[in-house]
Amino acid sequence: MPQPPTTITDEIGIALGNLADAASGTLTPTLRLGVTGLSRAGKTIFITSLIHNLLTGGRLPGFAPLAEGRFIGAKLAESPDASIPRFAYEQHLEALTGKTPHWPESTRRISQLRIVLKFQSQQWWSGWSGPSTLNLDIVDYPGEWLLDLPLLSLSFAEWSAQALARANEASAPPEAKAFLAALAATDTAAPMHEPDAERLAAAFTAYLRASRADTHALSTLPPGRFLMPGDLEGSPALTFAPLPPNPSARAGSLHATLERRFEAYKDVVIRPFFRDHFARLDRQIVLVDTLRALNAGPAAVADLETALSDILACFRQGDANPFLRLISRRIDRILFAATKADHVHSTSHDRLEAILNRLVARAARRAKFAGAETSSVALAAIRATREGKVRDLDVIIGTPEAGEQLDGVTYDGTTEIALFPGDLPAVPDDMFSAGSVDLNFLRFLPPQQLDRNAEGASVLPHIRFDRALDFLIGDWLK
Ligand SMILES: Nc1nc2c(ncn2[C@@H]2O[C@H](COP(=O)(O)OP(=O)(O)OP(=O)(O)O)[C@@H](O)[C@H]2O)c(=O)[nH]1
Ligand SMILES: [Mg+2]
Repeated sequence: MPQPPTTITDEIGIALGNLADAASGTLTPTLRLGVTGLSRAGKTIFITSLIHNLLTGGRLPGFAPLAEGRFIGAKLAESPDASIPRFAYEQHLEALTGKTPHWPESTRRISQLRIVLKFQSQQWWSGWSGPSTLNLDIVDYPGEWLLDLPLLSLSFAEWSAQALARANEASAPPEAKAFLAALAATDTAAPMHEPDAERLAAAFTAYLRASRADTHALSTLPPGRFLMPGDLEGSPALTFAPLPPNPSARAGSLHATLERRFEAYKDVVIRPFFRDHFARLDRQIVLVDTLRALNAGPAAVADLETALSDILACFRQGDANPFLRLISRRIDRILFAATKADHVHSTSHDRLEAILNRLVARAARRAKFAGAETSSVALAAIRATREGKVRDLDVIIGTPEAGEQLDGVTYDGTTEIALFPGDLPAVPDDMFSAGSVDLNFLRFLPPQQLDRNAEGASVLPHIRFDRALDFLIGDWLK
């Protein structure tokens, strides 16, 4: 029997969680900002830059509280949720600005950090009430986890049918065949034998992982936690695979056990994440590595569009899934950001924004975002390039990472180059047709030199980051 997508206890849990949030926020209001995106989208860099900019009072002319001189300062504070890993801000900043600047490691878990902002309110009473404070809780979580939401309303049989149909598609990587072969060689009605479950789960995971590799760049296959198991690695809730129906399977069979584990995955992985973390967010930024998909070609672009529309489904209201009705009530602003805009010249930034708009448009049209306001921006949380002109061409200047290759040249990580990154299509729809986008795309080292803010302090250079910040938190600092 399929489980109901949410239970009364979940709802009570969410209601109590929200009450507790409200109670603990009576003295200082708290704004919970979710930062998400598919892996490598730029979450860690975005949050590091966000905190750094707030702590140092960065160069942020488009961030009204700072531009109006009302922003007093910020400091890091202890997070109230002692069980959630802390966002490793200091390590990430050290990686970016230390002796040999490099990009920080990939992260695989949810993490959180609280920063307390002090500001002068514009309200009439601010004259006698003094400066105001706001707790900003920043939550970093993998976008892949959002792709799990649809599983809540699927039974094991329904999910298996979908997953097996996809594995059978011609475009599936060779690992899909290996998984299907392992499945064909297994009697799922036989009594449960753990090595069989482990073998199938391993073959299925290998197939999911291969779908994500750069050559395929597919991003949409749940269960999200199979590739990012965290503490649950090896646990029964993660040791299952889709199976075709088997009418002769009885209780105690491999089939019956894996079906139970699929339900366990919902109970110990999906529901707790949505209930304890997602449901408590007030604002959300969705980071999208649009340029990587453009560079990989139309199939990757189409896949990214599908993944985004699945992710955005989590922010919709009125869907059949009762979970959504509870969680989408709270998020009132969603910002879509095309990251790493410093890989193209500023003359292309408006086009990049238009492309991102197009990528989220279909999902946005279908969706009513629960009254949430949405906006799109092309940004670089940390600008790794400068701009210049070579023979009338608009170029970007930066140091490619060691091992990066372009046109038969391999870079050594110390040579600065001027690169013509190519033009983005003027008509966003062109990105879906082959041969229309020709980008020169290289990974650059982080900036070797920092910017200076109005007071002369060193700050990280960025592109349009202040606009993002203003949309996400500016109105809370009024
Ligand atoms: N030039 C440039 N590169 C960026 C920027 N943001 C991210 N990158 C690049 O993208 C890579 C991934 O960024 P992260 O912030 O680690 O991405 P993430 O979403 O946290 O990735 P996971 O932790 O693996 O999920 C970095 O190592 C950089 O190479 C940016 O603003 N400019
Ligand atoms: Mg990260």
